[in-house]
Amino acid sequence: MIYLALGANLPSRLGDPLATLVAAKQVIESAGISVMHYSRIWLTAPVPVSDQPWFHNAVIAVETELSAAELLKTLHKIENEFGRVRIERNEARILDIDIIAYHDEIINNDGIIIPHPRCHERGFVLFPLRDIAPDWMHPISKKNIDELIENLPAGQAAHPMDTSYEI
Ligand code: PH2
Ligand code: MG
Ligand code: MG
Repeated sequence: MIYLALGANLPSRLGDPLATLVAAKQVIESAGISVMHYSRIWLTAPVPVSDQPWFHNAVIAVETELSAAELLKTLHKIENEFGRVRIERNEARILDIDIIAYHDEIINNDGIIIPHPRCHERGFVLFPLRDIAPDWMHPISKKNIDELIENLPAGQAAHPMDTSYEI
């Protein structure tokens, strides 16, 4: 399975971050990427702590014939379509779509690092990932998701939204 993390903390032309995440899932599907499972949407404090708005985050499981590099290119195109502008690292954003895992592959070339190099220390990735992949194991550290969550740095507030807001 391939896992993608979605995040937004600024409004897009489609509306608030919740509307953006709902629309993003549809746009991903219309790009020919099959969405197999989706997590609840989580409201999460910005990491690192800052005065940015809280994020809406979700993780989806997808299947595609695209290589990791092709998939990343497609995802960046979708981010751009939503109006994403990149200036600084960790800035507030309209839409971020990251490849967290590409099957159990370990990839580090052409600027693509998979599994995502910081996924194990981010509650906003691990909590939604656990919703849909409770048995997931990090292919490098071999730690399972419960262990990763137990070892999270303190202070990463995250709350699931009411399930009626599922994407
Ligand atoms: N994304 C980041 C940096 N910090 N914090 C939260 N809560 N959610 C995110 O999606 C997020 C972040 C870089 O991509
Ligand atoms: Mg990111
Ligand atoms: Mg990104």
